[in-house]
Amino acid sequence: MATTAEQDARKKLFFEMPSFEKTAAFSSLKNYALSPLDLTKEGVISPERIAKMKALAAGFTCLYGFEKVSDDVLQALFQLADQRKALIQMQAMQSGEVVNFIEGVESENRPALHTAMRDIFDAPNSGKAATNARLLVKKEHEKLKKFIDEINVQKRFSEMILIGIGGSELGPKALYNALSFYQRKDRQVHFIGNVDPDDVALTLGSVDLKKTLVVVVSKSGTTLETATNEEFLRSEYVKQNLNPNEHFVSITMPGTPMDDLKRYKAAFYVWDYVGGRYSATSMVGALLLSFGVGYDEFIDLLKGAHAMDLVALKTDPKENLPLLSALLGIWNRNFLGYSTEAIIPYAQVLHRFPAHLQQCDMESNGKRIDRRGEPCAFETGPIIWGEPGTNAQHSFYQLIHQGTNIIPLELIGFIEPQSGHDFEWKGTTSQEKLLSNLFAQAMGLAMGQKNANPNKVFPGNRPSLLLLAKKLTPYALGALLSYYENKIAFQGFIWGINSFDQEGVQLGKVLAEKQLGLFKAEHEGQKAEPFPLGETLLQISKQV
Ligand code: G6Q
Repeated sequence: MATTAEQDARKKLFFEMPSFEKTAAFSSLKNYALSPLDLTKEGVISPERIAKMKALAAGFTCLYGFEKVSDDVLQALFQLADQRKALIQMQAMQSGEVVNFIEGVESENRPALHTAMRDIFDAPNSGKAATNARLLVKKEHEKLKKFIDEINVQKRFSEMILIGIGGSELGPKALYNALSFYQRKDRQVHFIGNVDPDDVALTLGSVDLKKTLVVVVSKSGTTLETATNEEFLRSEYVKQNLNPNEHFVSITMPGTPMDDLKRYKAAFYVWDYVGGRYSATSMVGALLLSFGVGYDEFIDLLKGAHAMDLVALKTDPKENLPLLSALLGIWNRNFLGYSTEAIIPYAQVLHRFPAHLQQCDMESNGKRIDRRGEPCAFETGPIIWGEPGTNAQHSFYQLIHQGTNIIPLELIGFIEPQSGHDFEWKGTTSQEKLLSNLFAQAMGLAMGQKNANPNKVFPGNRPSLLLLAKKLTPYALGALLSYYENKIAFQGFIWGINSFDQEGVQLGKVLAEKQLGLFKAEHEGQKAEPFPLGETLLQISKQV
């Protein structure tokens, strides 16, 4: 267990190590980037290379031979991880030391302990904060288990609406969809995130409120969109002569306005050290998945996530999948200059996963200052986006193959369909067709194609990373989620930025409140606080 003095010493160590662009490895990598490996060169992409550049962890096989890395570059990347003490920072995070901070200015200044949400099975890692968090999580699990058992016995609720936005919706929704073939057939789950009244109206049109459990998720308990949608839905209950308090459940931090058993049938907790975008394995995802899929399946998901959290602590970067992937991403971003990264799951049930990763990655690493509060002298998080394959191939892959931008891809694939239901036609199954397409893209992007017709030339030399597992089970899904969470954290540690806050979303909220003040004043026939630009926009909106 790390003492405060040890933690202080560790923090000091972080400030004594060279910043990202001042490491010796950075200079070597800059040099290598002057003439990076050319994947189109005769013999570079060989069966030996693909078979050798393979990492296995927590049921996943990662193939990185289609990345533009030589052995020298890999070694320099490993040195970079070492010189930036990436592993020590990961240990610090998982044991509950303060990693969410910017030195010398006001910042959230707390641990980021989402890994403790799933470290509830075997011997704890270390750290008092992590141990305390684990105890609290276990308590919530006991409450949840009891609650879910009752719901299962009563059979009163067959539908659930989850109201929440951002981290309180994207992760849970992505996971719920990703487990489509594990979902209970007698239950349905709906999501309301947007303050757009049409979002509520769409859901209202397809549910029977009498049979619906409404889970309001808001860590802060004060988010405008969520509070508005909650009141909107409560008013619908009242209109139908139903008592909302018998249907509404809250998931929030202790002590928020939503921690109130007079208004809710039950309240479950999440804590300030679990960031919204990292909260899918906390009660935020737990209640929904236990209801819509099953508590045991949720536990399997936690086990997979925990297994990958342990992988993230491995010292050999070739075994540490999240670290390896973080380093390859940094090579593409900072040294080869690729500003975006597309995540393409060859699995339809993962269709909301890129949207979740968009938030997880861009809200974490879309930062312009380092931990010292100084502007970064290098690029940070890339633009993350994606859609499932093969559909993506029939839309934006044109640009990926022949456009002027190079976009590294992360291709996720499974050997078996989740449904267990496949179809053989023309000598192959649908799953084989899916997988063949994934492999074909990696090969085609890397090697390209020559042609006398310039319009049919594929320049190739375009990198991709392959992530394969046997089947998308709850365990595999947990491991996949943790792989990305830890990859993102590693990149932040190596860049020396704070991946755990999100100040960049505040300005819009403040301006929206001011604008709303103008609408309100108009309703009430009162004078609003002067806000000239807002006034102009309000008047224009009336003329639209
Ligand atoms: C995630 C962000 C953000 C947050 C939402 C909802 O890391 O903090 O997306 O999850 O703004 O916040 P509440 O859960 O507090 O309503």
